[in-house]
Amino acid sequence: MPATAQELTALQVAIDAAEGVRGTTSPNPPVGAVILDTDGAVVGVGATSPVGGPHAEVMALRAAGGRARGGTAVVTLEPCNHTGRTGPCAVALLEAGIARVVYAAADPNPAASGGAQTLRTAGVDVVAGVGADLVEQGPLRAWLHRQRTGRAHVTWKFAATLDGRSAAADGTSQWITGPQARARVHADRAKLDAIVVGTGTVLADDPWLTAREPDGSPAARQPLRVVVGEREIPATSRILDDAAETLVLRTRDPHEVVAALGDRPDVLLEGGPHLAGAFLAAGLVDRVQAFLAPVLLGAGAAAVEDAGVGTIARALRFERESVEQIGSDLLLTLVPERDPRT
Ligand code: AOF
Ligand code: ZN
Repeated sequence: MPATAQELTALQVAIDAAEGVRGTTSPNPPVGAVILDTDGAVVGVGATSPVGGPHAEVMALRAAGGRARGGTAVVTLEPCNHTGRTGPCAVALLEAGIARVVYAAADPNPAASGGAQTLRTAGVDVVAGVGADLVEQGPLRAWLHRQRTGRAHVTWKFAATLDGRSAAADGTSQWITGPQARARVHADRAKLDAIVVGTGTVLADDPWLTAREPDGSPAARQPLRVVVGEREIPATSRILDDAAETLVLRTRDPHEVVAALGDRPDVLLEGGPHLAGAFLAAGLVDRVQAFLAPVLLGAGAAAVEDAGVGTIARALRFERESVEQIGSDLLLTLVPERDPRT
């Protein structure tokens, strides 16, 4: 039987639970799970614990207790089949008497995959791939990318005017976008693993690069701040304070930057224009978040420079993933256009 309306609603609850722990589970994926009783009512919600702790299914089963028996588990990732730092979730679901499992993305980790088969063999009704796009573009995006490619997922974020500029002629850039867009950036930052900027941006703007609450206070969790480039930055730079960890990399090679980030799969590249150009030219931008403000400057630095494009045939082209209106600004989320020859 395909997924029911109740199960689709439960999947959205599971996605929200996964989003709630995004950034706290590395190197494990942020997974969400919901247990429905035999009537289809939600009796347990869980999400992956920090590494070494119980997986999402176990958290949701604990919340559900005996009401899980004969019920359904709705999970964003195929339940694991292995004893790693914790026991196999497929077995935990069987022991709890779950009769049906609906999940979104298959687990590509060869050490953990196979849970669906274990469940089916034991007589559980398993439905795979439900809402896979939502999960693969959502909470599991960076982790799946890392599993498939072996490297971190890089989002290049910039704010620009209608004429593609990120600063005025005199270098001032605060603020191009409105308060809602800036609040969104801070809410997103707290869930990231790392934020990367060039030394030029540190010298020009002295950014703090912390995630802040709406009242301006630092968020509980802070991504790693990464400064890359060969220029010296002053010891008094705000990015070197103790509000969050900071890594200074003396390189401008995007490949070295990505390699140095190891077990931090969800990386945000914040600029400036030359660093963004280098990442684009190296093919290391996996997603673009363009905040476009209804503002014109007519002069001033572009959001990106030197992306290795000399002629229109070599233009970097993107596909739209979403368009959102945030206050008076637009947020375009784009992914590199797939090469039709591949
Ligand atoms: C699930 N539910 O919530 C998560 C899963 O070392 P361990 O035991 O923590 O296992 C890590 C692997 O388990 C991880 O690489 C991924 O394949 C899977 N993660 N599986 O059933 C979860 N976080
Ligand atoms: Zn598991």
